[in-house]
Amino acid sequence: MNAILQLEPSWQKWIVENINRGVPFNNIINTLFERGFYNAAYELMSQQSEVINIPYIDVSNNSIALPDRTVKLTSTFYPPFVAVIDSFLSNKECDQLIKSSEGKLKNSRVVSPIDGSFADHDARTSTSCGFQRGATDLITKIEKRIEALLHWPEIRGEGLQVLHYEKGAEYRPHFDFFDPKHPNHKEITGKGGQRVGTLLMYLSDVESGGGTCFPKINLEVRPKKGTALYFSNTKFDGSVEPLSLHAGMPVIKGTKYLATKWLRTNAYVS
Ligand code: PD2
Ligand code: ZN
Repeated sequence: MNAILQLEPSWQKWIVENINRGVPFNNIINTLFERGFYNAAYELMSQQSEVINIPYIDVSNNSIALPDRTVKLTSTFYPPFVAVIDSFLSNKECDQLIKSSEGKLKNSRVVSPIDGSFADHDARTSTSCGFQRGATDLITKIEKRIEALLHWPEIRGEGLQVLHYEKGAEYRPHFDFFDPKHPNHKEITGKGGQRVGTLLMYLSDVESGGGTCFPKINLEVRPKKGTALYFSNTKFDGSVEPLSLHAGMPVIKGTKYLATKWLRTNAYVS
């Protein structure tokens, strides 16, 4: 069903009137997002281009039926677009992912702003390990679930990373997008393009600390085993979203495990 036709008639009229007045589509789309009419905003976007060029979550219901699992949408926010999805992974899947990282965890690295290579950094004190897309049956299953949730082809995703934070470990405020003003931006994004969105999956409960914080919008999502947190790193027009600044807060008590999936604009082949 067309999401615009599901809006109240006064909003449908508002859209038509503004289009007829020559208001730029991006302004209309932005207002729809601001009012929480995400599906109508995506619908209008899809009328502008054949393919929506950002990941898209259907928020028309509070549950989302994915091919192999029904998940619960518990919070949404804009801007930037943020969604919290409960029961995205089962407890067993979380435990299995943690197990598959055992013996492979190394100091986490960040993408070097100099040449795009990976380097250790004080700002990221977790340990982590990366898995190629499709590395195991479980990872394939989760990647298919992500593809369905976000309407985003699996090939446009980096391999899954499992992160492990002990007491005091954190990931200080950063952007996941690559800075377009950086002189090496073209090289850095040459493979796969921009990181348009991020899906974090909490694999453990944490007694204290370890939330994911968005300091510019005063939002903190606390870790809950099996919950996924999606946020967009770019605006819907593809430009970078400074409000997406975020951090992994220090773990105060307990241990935090998380899986990260970064979504790219184009096919990503490592
Ligand atoms: O561990 C987190 O909560 C976190 C926070 C910010 C992870 C990432 N960023 C990331 O993997 O990009
Ligand atoms: Zn991040």
